[in-house]
Amino acid sequence: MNSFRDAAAPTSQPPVVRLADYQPPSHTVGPVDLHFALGLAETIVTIAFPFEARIPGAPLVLDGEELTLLSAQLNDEPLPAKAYTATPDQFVLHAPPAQGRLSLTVRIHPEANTELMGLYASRGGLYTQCESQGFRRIAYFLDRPDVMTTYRVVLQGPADLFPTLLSNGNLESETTENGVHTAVWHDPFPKPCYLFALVAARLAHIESWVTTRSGKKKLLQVYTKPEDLGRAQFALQSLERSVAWDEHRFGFELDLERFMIVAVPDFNSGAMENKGLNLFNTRFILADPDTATDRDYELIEAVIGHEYFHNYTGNRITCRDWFQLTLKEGLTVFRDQEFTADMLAEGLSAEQAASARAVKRIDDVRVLRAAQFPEDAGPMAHPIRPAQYEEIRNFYTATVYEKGAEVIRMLQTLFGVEGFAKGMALYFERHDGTAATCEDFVSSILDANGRNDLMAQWMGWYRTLGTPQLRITTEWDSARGELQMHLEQKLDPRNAALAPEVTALPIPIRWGLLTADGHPLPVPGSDVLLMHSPRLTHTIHLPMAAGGPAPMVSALREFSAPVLLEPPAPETLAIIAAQDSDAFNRWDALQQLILDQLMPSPTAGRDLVLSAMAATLADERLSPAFMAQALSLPSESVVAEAYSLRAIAADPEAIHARCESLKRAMASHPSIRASLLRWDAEVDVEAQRTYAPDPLSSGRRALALLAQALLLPTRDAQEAGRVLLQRLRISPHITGRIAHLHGLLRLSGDAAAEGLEIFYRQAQGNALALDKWFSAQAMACPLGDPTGSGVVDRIHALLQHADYDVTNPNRVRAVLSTFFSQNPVGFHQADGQGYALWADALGTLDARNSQLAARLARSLDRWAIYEPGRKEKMRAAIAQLAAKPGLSPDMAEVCGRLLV
Ligand code: HT7
Ligand code: ZN
Repeated sequence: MNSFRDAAAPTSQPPVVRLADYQPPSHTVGPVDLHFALGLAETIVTIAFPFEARIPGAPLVLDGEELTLLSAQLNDEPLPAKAYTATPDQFVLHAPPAQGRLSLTVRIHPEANTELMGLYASRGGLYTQCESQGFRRIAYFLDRPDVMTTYRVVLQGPADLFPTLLSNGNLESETTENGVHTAVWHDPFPKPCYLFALVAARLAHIESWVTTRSGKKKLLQVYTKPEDLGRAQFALQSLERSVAWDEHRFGFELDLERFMIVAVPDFNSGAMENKGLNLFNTRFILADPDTATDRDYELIEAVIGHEYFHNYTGNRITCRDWFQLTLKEGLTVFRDQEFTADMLAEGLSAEQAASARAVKRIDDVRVLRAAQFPEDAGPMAHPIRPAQYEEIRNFYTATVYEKGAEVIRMLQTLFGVEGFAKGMALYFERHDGTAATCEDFVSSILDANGRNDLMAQWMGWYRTLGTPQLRITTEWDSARGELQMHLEQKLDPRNAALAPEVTALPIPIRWGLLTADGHPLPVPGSDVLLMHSPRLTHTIHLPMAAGGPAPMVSALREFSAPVLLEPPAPETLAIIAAQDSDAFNRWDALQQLILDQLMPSPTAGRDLVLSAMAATLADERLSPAFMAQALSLPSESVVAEAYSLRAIAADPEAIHARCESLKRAMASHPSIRASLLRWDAEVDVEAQRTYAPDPLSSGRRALALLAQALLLPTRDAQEAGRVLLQRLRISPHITGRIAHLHGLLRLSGDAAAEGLEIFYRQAQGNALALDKWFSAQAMACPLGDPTGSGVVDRIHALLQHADYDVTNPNRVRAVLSTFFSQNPVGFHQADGQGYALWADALGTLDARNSQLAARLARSLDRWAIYEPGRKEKMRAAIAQLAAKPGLSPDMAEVCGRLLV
C-alpha cells in the first residue's frame, strides 16, 4: 500500500506522490516468516505475519507487482474468495479483524525479471534488490519504510544450483537432503522490507574475524563467483577498515554476528546496504591490477564503506518515507567522504595529510559541479527532500546524495568534528530503531550544539532547489585598517513559487585573508562566517595592514558551502592559486582561470593561466596528486554549464576546440613542457615497480599519465604510437593500459587498431576489463576527427559486437552512458545522429530495464543550454521517445520533465 498515492489522478498519467499527504500505516506488522521454494524460472514465496489495526475497520491493503496469488490464509484458515481482492499489483483484505495472522503464497518468475528489481536471475544465481519498492515484486506486503519488523527466512532450492544460500542476519540452520539445500536465517533487528535480501547461487568466499571494541568477535565475509575470488582481497580489507573507522569516529560498533558482502554480475546500481548482507555490483568489489584502476580502487573502498556505514545511518535509523531519502543517503555519502579522507591522510605528516584531504575534497567538488550543479540548474531540479515525485527510483539523484552530503558537511563546518559527533550521538539516543525524518536529524545536531534557533532556517536547505549564488565584494579603508566585506546571496528564482517563505539560506563561509603579495594575514575572530540573510556586511579591523594596499579575501575555503561564488579578478585568482594556505582554494582559483580561458572572450591573457600552471608544477610542497588535479581541465560539459551561466549558448564543437587549444598551449609552454616531459618519463620508471594502489603511488601515476596525454598532440604521431603500443604491452596494471589505449585511440589508424587488439586479448575472461575496452571506444575522439564525425558509426558497431550484452547493465553503461555523457563532440553531432541513437537505444532499453534506461536518459537534461540547431534536435529526440507507446512510468516522468 502506498498511502501517498493521489487517488484522484487520471489513470492515463502516473499518479503523483506528495510528501504533504503522508499518513502513517493503517496496520502494524509483527515478525515476518518467509519461505522460498527457489527456482530460476519459477519461485514460490510464502509470507506470513501477524498484523494489528491502527485505524479500526480499515481494509488491509498490501502492495504487489506482477505477483500471482496461489493461496491466502487468515489465522491458518483458507480465506473465502469474497474476503479479499488480489490483482498482480495489490492484495486487499476487505474487513480484517482487529488483529490476525495472514499467510499468502505467490508465484514469481526470476529469469523473466529483466528489470533487476525484486528477485532476479543473474548468471545462474538468484539475487534480490528491494530498495526502494522491489519487495512488492517478491511478496504482498506493506512495502513502505516505516513498517519495521524482524524476519525469519527459509530458503530452499536444488543443492546443485544453489550451494550458497544467504539472507539477512544470522544463520540458524543449514541442511542438504535428497539434493535439496535448506538454510534458515534470522535477522533480530527490526527492519523495513527494502532491506531484505537473499542470494541463492554457486559462490566462493573469503573471510576474516575482527574484534570490536567491546571485545566481541565478528565474522566478515566476501562472496564472489569462484573464478573471481582472487580479486576479493581488497574488498575484505576495505570492509575491515570500514568497521574500524565507524567505531573510532562515531562509536558505531558492528551489531551482527556476521557481515557479508556479495558481488553480483548484473546490478542496476552500485551496491545495496541490506542488513548484514550487502549486495554489490562486481565493479565495486573485484580488484586486482588487471581489473581495477587506481580510481576504481578508491571507489571500491568508498562504496564498501558507504554501504557498511548505512548499517547505522539508514538501517538502524531508517527513513519514515521515501521523501526523506537524503536523511540516509546524504548523511552516508558525507560519512564515506570523511572515511576516504581519513584513510588517504593516514600515516602522513601534517602537511602531506592536509594535501591528501584537499585532493579528496577536490574530487568530491568536481563530482558535485559536474553532476549536481547541472541537475540543480535544469528541468529535473528538486530540493534535497523533494516535495513530490511520480517514480521514486528517479530520485536517487546527485542532489539527494551529493548536495545532501554538502548540507550535512555544513553542519560539521559550523560545529566542528566533535560538535557534529555529539549531534550524531544525540540523534541515535533519540531515534535508534525507528523510521525518522530529516527534521529529527537536523534538530538533534542543532540541539546538541545549543543552536536550535537555526532550525527553521536550516530546513530551507531541504525545501529549496537550485544552486545559490554568492557574491563577495570588499572595501578597504587603508588609513583606518578597516576591511568591509559585502556579501550577497541569490536563490534560484524558481523557489519563489516552490518555497516563497525562504528568502535566504544559512551559508557557512570559511575564509581567510592574504596580503596583496599573497602572504597570509590572520583573520580576527572565527574563520567561519555564517551568512543567514540575503545581504550582510562584515567589518573587520586589521591594524597590521593599515597604510598598505587592500588585503585579498580567500572565500569559501574547503568549499564550505554548495554555492556558486562569483570569482574575483584574474590577478587575485593568480595570487590565490600560487600562495593560498588553503589547498582547495589554490586548486579552485586555477580552475577559475582555466575556465575563463575556455570562454569565447576570456577576461585574462593566456600567459597568466599558463604561468600559474607552471608555478603549480614547480611548487615542491605540492603532491603529484594535487598537481594532476590542478592541471586537469574541467570536462567539456562543465564548460558548457559555464557558458550557460554567462547566458551564452553552448556549441560543443567550439568548446572542444578551445579545450584542445589550451591543452596544446600547455604542452608547448617551455616550463610546463619541461615538467611534463619529466613526468612522462616517470611512466616507464613506474612500470618497473610492483603495483600498489596507495595514494602516493596513484598520485604519481595520475600526473605521469596526464603528462603523457597532454604531450600526445604535440608529438610525431608515428613515434607516439610506437611508444604507446610498447607501454601498453608491458604495463603491469590496467591504470596504465587504459591510459595508453586512450592515447592510441586519439591517434586512430593502425596504432589504435593494434592497441584495441592487445587490450582485448589482455581483457579476456575479465568482464570488468572488457567494459573498459568498450568505454574507451565509446568516449574516443581522435585527433584527426576533431568534429567527431565518425563516432556514431563506431557506437553502432559496438552495439553489434559479439561481446555487447544488453542484459548486463555494466556493459550497457560502458557503451551508452559513456557515449552520451563522455563524448560531447561525438554525441552532439550537428546533424543530430547522436540524438537519434539516444532515442532509439533508450526506447528499446526501456522495455527491458526501465530504471537503467531512465537514468541514461538524464544525459539530455541540459538540452536547453545548447545552440538553437542542436537544441531543437535534442528536443525532438526527447519528444520522439516520450511518444513511444508503452513507455515505463520511470521514463515517462523523465521525458515529461525534460520537455516542460
Ligand atoms: N541505497 C541503495 C540504493 C539502491 C537503489 C535504489 C533504486 C534502485 C536500485 C538500487 N540499488 C541500490 C544504494 C546506496 O545508495 O547505498
Ligand atoms: Zn547509500
